[in-house]
This record gives sequence, C-alpha cells and structure tokens, in this order.
Amino acid sequence: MNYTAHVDLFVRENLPAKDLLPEFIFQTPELQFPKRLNAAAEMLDKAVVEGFGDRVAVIGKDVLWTYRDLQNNVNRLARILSEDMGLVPGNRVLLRGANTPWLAAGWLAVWKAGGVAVGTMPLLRAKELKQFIRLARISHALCEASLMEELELARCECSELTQVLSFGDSAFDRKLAGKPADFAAVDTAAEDPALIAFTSGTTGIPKGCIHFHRDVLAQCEVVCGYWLKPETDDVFIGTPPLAFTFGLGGLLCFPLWARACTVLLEKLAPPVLIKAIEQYCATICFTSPTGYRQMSGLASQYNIGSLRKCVSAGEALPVDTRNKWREATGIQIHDGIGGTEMIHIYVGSGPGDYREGALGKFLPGYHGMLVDERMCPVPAGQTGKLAVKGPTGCRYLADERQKSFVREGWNITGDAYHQDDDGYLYYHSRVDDLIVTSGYNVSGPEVEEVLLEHPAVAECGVIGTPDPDRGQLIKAFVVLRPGHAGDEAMVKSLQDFVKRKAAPYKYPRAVNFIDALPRTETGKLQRYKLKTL
Ligand code: 3UK
Repeated sequence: MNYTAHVDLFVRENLPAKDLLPEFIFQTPELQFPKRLNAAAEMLDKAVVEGFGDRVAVIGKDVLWTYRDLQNNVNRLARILSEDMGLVPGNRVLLRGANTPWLAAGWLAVWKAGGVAVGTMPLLRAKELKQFIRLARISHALCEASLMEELELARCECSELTQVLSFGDSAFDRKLAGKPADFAAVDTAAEDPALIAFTSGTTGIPKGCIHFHRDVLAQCEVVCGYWLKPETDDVFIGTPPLAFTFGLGGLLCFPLWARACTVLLEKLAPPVLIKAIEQYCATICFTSPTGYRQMSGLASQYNIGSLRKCVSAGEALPVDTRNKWREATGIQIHDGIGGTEMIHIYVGSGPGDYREGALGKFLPGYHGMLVDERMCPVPAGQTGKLAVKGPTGCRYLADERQKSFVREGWNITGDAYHQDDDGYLYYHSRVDDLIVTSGYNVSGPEVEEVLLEHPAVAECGVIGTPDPDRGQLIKAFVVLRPGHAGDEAMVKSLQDFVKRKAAPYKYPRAVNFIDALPRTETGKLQRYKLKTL
C-alpha cells in the first residue's frame, strides 16, 4: 500500500476495488497536488502563515473569529480529540450540530488530527444516526450539547461509538481552557480519506461517499478557482448544512480557501438568510432554488446591495425563479449541479455564459457525455444519462451500488439531460425516483419503512409529486388494516408518526388511502403507476 498516515485502516480497506473506481483526471496545473496533503493545514494553517491571521474567518451568533482565533480553537479541539479521546488517524468522527463556528472548528479539527469526518444533519434522529454509526464504524462523536438526546439514544444500541464530546456548554469550555493552542497537523497522504458523506439511496440504506484530503482541495480549485472566483474580502453566507457537501464546500472550504470570511447561520430558513445578508453585508450566497424563490418576494424589504454572486444547487432552478431573483437583485444566479458522490459542482452556468433554460457546461477540470443504456453517446439534442469524470468521483464505502454509479471509469450521476450543439447541458430529471423536497433528498422506501411501523398501516408506497414551492412533495399511498378509517385524524396520526420516528422533513405532506397498491407479478411496487393516480 502507498504511504498513509492512517493507523485505523477501516475506510481505506473498504474502498471500492480498483476496477470499480472512476477514472480521476488532473489536467490543469492547479490540480497537480503533492503526495502529502492535509486539507485543514492548507485551508487554515497556510492562511495564518500567509499573514491572514488577523482577518475575520468565521462569524456566528455573538461570535467573530479571526483566522488565528479559528486556528487556536481548532488546535485545542484537535488536542482534546487525540489526547483525551484517544483518536488515532483514520478513526471516524461523527459531527452533529447546527451550522456554527464550533461545528466548523470540529470539521477542521478532525482533519488536522487525521480523522475521517462524518457529517450528520441536526434533524436526524437516533434511527438514522444508528445506521451511519454502524455502516462507518464510528468510534468518536462531537455533538452540540443541545442535540445530545438522539445521539445518546443511538449510542445505547451502538457499542462501536465509545467517545462522545458535547460542545457548546460550560464543561466543554473548561476542557478547552486546559489545552495549549498549538497542534501540528497530521501529515496525511493526499489520498487519505477525510470524510464520508452519506447520501440517501432509493433502497433506504444510505450510501457513504468517501472523499480524500485531495478531493476537498480539488473542489476548491474547480468551483472557486475556475468558476466562482471569490476574493479575500468576500463574505460567504447560505443555508445548506455543513453535513451536506454543498454546504461544506460553500460555507466552510471555499471561504477559507479564498482567505475570505464565512457567516454561519443556525437557523437555515430563507427569511433568516435574507435578513442576515443585510446584517453582515454578505457578498456570496449559497442556497437552493426554493431559497431564492422565497427571498425574491422579500427582497424589497431589505438592503441586500452587498450581494455580488449567488449559487443555486440541489435541485433544478426554474427559469421563473432565476428571473424573479434577477428582477429583485440584478443578479444572474450561478446554477450548478453537484452531488455527494462528486463532492461538489461539476456542471454550472456563470453570469457570463448563461443560456436560457440550460443548466450550463462542464466546469474546467471535468468533462463528460450523454449516454444511453449501453454507454453509447447519444447525438446532440437527444436525451441521455450524464457520464462525467474529473478530479473527484464516486467511492462508496463497502457498497455494491458502486457498480451502478461507476461504469467503464465514468460516474453515472443518475440524471437525464440533453445537450445542444454548443455544449450547453439542459437538465430533465433524475433517472430514478428519488424525491427532492425543499432541497432535501428523501427516498420513498425510507419513508415507507417508517409508515409500515404504524399499527394501522397494512401496505404503503411513497413517491414525489411536482410542487411549485418545494420542487416535489412527499405523497404516501396507504392501504389500511381492517378496522381503521382513512379520515383526517388518520392522516395526522400517520404524519406525526413519521415526524417522530425520522427527520421531520421526511413526513408525507399528502396522504391518500387506497384499497391495494399496484404491483408487478413478482410483487414489486410500481411507483410510476402511483404517479398517475
Ligand atoms: C440533483 C440538481 C438540477 C441532481 C449537491 C451541489 O445536490 C447535491 O447533492 P445530492 O447528492 O444530490 C445530487 C442530485 O441532486 N441536483 C443537484 N443540483 C441540481 N438538479 N439542477 C441542479 N442545479 O439529481 C443530482 O444528481 O444531494 C449539489 C453541491 C454538492 C452537492 N452534494
């Protein structure tokens, strides 16, 4: 094996076999990385060495940290992890918290200490946390004090999770105070895993996407260096959670890479965002199409003249939303399609190269084609599946589904497009049936699994239906057990049940009662038929 700083080799040993990996290409000078690389050292320690120590790095509620403050706090936290919690390089560390400066410090501390970070969204409950802990064999956790309850519930059933530190309370402050503010970054290999990002699959079992230290920096070079081109006086802001790679890049990695500043908001709602843009004079915004749509209606009430660039991703950006935002602010949105498997955006449109209705072109560093089922390129104008390769790509942690995402060295993202003669890509839809609602990915079977635990439910099928505000709406078709009535009270009971058992955004906003589900002869649920009911 090549050089590694990892002592715990679990992730390295559970990488896909070589012949199942996508091809990685590094064509430009900026994408030539050294063999040893630590993402936190590059983004943080180098910034201080370069003289940015006194510049503001992170702003949170009642908190303002310079690059030096951030470095000191990251170092103390890295010491707690390795000296008190016994972290050895390669161990997985679960991160759980709202977007705050301390959560950001957690990510960086894990990287500095050579750990593998596993971000989790604050809304997740014990059921989902348990899955991650088991799949990624997570031994350590950093959890915001106010969110400990569900983690403790999960921990009761997961013996692998032995070390949990809650942050943001007075006990944490005391621990920190006892630690010196220096810590030498572990000399990780560029190809040592830095994070496992979980993505919901269509089967309900989440897939863990492994990304290396090099990948963290490659996304910065491509998305920032070639596309967004931020400057040191930019102020980043937005709503994606740091646990979502869209947010990890946009609100942590990119601002630090650019030696700029990031504003972290705990509450991730559009009305909060637009107010904060005004308050902090933010210049670069990351949010979903739904976010821009809602903010368009509020823009006249705020002075958001500081904004220069806006990135939209996560789901398709309707032309109408793009137009409304441009009318409200004068800004042409950077639409970008990215994915957890690719870590960040690989196709996008900038204000300069926007073409009506098109998603955009491959960002420099990536290239690809549209193919049919047999991997043959389709002619211009015809719909095909996107096949893409570049400096980043898909590596599922011990998962058979690697074979369907990566074919012949290409990442097959599961999205259908057509391309015009000039190379602009036009997005159609996902090839499979993943529900994308308000920017969250939810799989039907995952919600079905929960509903089936309800005593009144005999059978159910969950799909997404188009919705102007949320992109898609989660709709459940339920067959009740005998003796139960399909009335309003039952709808509420089922919805409350899902909200209690899983992350609340997964509950079905529409519930229909039917006598039987459409099935094939082999017993498979026919989702496409549900969509026409
Ligand atoms: C869909 C889009 C149309 C598309 C993501 C930026 O969304 C991200 O990652 P996920 O793994 O989902 C990926 C899938 O979401 N999608 C994303 N962006 C767009 N559809 N237009 C878009 N602009 O189906 C894609 O395959 O949750 C986005 C950066 C990092 C990310 N993880």
